[in-house]
Parts: sequence; structure tokens; C-alpha cells
Amino acid sequence: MYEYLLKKINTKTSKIGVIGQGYVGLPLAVEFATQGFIVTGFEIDKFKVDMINNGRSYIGDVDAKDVEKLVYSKNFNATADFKNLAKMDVIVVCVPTPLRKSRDPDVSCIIEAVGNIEKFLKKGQLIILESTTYPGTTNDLVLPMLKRTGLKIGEDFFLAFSPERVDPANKTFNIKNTPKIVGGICKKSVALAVAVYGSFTNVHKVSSTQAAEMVKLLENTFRAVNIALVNEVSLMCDKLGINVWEIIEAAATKPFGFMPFYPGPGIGGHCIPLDPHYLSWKLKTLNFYSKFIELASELNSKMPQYVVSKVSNALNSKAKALKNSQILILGVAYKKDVADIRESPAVDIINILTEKNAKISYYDPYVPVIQSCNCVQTLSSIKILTGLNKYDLVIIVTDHTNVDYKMVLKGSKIIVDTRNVLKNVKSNKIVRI
Ligand code: SAJ
Repeated sequence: MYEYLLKKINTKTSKIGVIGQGYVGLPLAVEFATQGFIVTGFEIDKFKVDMINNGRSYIGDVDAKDVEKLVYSKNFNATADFKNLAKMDVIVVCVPTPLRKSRDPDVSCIIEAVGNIEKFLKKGQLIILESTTYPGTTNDLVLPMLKRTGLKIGEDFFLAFSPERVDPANKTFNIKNTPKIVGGICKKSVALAVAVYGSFTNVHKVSSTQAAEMVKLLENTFRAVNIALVNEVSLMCDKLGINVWEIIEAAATKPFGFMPFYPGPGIGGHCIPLDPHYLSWKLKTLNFYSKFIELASELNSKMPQYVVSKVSNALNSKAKALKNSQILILGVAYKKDVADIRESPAVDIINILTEKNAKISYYDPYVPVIQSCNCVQTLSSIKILTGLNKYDLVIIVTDHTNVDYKMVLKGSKIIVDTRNVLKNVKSNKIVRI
């Protein structure tokens, strides 16, 4: 089994199934197909299945032309029929791992995907989990499910974990020049997973699936904690009357021992605000309380309220109240040049301002419509950035590149800049965080 599968992988004649065709699964499937594998994207969302099979892309980092070419060449197709898993040699699971309302891990998508794999598992298959999850998931949750088939791990089927490292909208680092971490249930599982990812990038092996799961959580906890630190430093600088952006820029001149992070309106995306809680939850089950993760989460989640206090003070200085003030939010996506609003701090800011009866509009070239106020109110982006002087205040929440900030500066009465977009501009209409 093992030798036959390894040969098929090395000769790129193996069939690869990728479960989940989102911002992780679609780029991965396209890359495998580009390498010459025959790839099937498994998706429960029929819209995504149809988009792919019609040669189109719904992920900013995936060029529709690539999808079209690969679908046309029969290297890539999508399906919602999970019976086709039985035809795969390699199956990679790239499904979401959100948090429940209780901030506990929600691994229901992993369970559903692995349940489908279990139903159709056959001898000679390699299963790889990529979804970010707590250490022990592959070994304690996935492996027992697959063993229920009666097939033997390491002989009949193989199992590994390899965390995704996709950074949406990153023009420098992509799936081909970002090394992949691999940990496996056994040596053969590792060797097979190394062969799969070795087809397009460098691979770094670790000693177990738990280690691989932990690497990813360290990476994202590192970011959450350092962003929280710099957010707190911005509050300190505000008290001291110091420009935090100047301080960070200066500190970043140190060629060693420092890595710049930047304050902002809060943290969004479905990774950094959430993944560290998978780690703290797991440790809580072992009676270990992670102070850093909880404190970082507390600090980061306070930033939207801090931005609103800056807005309120800025309006007060013009003898205006928040109530009935016309406020334009510039950018609602969770970070620049993406269309994703999951966990976006902009939604929190809109909710808080709406509760204080401010009149909210927004402009985001990537996000035509959002729901705010606990999904009660639906807002649509204004079409173009004109007549800005009809707003009492503009808040730059997301610093998309394709916005004319010169025009924003010229036309606005007051600007609360949460991203230092206007860093070199001296004007008393600018309020920085
Ligand atoms: N943010 C700050 N200050 C910073 C950096 C980020 O406020 O200095 C904010 C951003 O505006 C955003 C949030 O934090 O709202 C998260 O930004 P991010 O770029 O760290 O997170 P993601 O979810 O877009 O992507 C990250 C990847 N980012 C980088 O490596 C730069 C990477 O950690 C993971 O591959 C990915 O999460 C994931 O899937 O885990």
C-alpha cells in the first residue's frame, strides 16, 4: 500500500481530494492541480461547486483564469457528492474551525468532514488535516473515527497534520514559497505527506501531529499577543502625548531583536482572534490557565470601544454629540485589501456607534453590503467617496490601498485615523489612535 501510494504521489498520478474550498482549500487545490495532480474540490456549498466548475474564482488570491484552465484540462473539478472520496488517494481537510458563543472550540466541521471520509475510507489513502485546531485533535479525535472502519493505521491508511499558513492578500508570500510543517501518526504517514507538499514547497517535519498542531497555534498566538502589546503601548502613548507610530517606526530600525506590529481598531479575521483560544481551551482541560492569551484577547477586544471614545472626544471638541452625528466608516473588511469581514472590528465600532444613535454610513470597495447590530440592520457601502463634508466625522478603520486618501483629507471635517494612513500629514482635523 505505502510504496504504491508513494509512487503515485511522486509521479503525480495520485488523485487528491481537498475538502473545503475556502481561502485555504481553493488555493491548495489549484496548486496541486497546477502541479499535475488530478484534484477534486469537495464542498457543501453548491454555489462554490458551480463557480469552480464554471472556471470562476470567489477567492481574491486565486485567479479565475487559473481555475478555468485547470477545469478545462480536467485537472480540477468540484463536487458536493462526498461518495467521490472513495476515488481519492490523498484527502486534505481544510474546513473552518470557529469558536462557539462560549468561546470554546467548535470542531463540528472537522467531525463532519472526517465522518464523510470514514464512510468512504479505502485501503491506500492518505488523510491530512490542515484546519487550525487544538493539540491532540488528529490523534484523539480524527484517528479513532477512521479506525472505526476496521482499517489499520500505517498499513491500510495514513494520517498527518499540516497547518495552513495562508496570509490573505499577501503579495510576497504564497503557498509555493511558504514552507509547510508536517507531523504524522507514523513515519510512513509523514513520508507520504512530505511527498505531497514537497511537490510545490519546502517541508519541515516535526515529531508528531500534536507538535504540528502546536506550531500553528504558536504562530497565531505570537501575533495576537504582540498586537495586543502594541495596542496597549498605543494607549500608553496617548496618555503620554507621544505618537506611537513614530515610536514603532524608530524601534523597527533595530536590525535584530525587534519585530514591528501596529496598533489598530482591533483584530479581525477568523484566525488571529480565534485560534489562540483553541490553545487556551485545551490547556484549561489540563488545569493550566494561559494568562497571555486571555489578556491579549481582552486588550484587543477593547480597541473598538477605544476608537469610539476618540470619535466622541473629537466631536465634543466641535460641540457635537455622538447622537445624530453623521459618521462615515472608511473600510469595514478585517484588514486591508481583503473582502472578508469575519470578526472585523469595524462591525463592533458600527454596533457601538449605532447604540449611541450616531447615523452611520460606510465605504468599502471590497464589501458591498454588511449586517451590523447583531445582524438586525443591513448597511450598503456608499458607491463613491464624494461629498464627504456632509459627514461630521470620517473614521479610517481599514486602510485599503485603492482609496484616494488625499481626497478624503481634503473633503472631511474630522478624520479619526486608526491605521496611520495619513502618517506624514500635519492637520488639526486628523485624530490618530
Ligand atoms: N493586525 C493589527 N496589527 C498588526 C497586524 C495585524 O492590528 O500589526 C490586525 C489586522 O488588521 C487584522 C488582524 O490583526 O484585523 C489579523 O491580521 P493578520 O494578518 O495577522 O491575520 P490573517 O488572519 O489575515 O492571516 C494570518 C496570517 N498572517 C500573517 O502571517 C501576516 C497567518 O498568521 C496565518 O497564516 C493566517 O492568519 C491563518 O490562517 O492562521
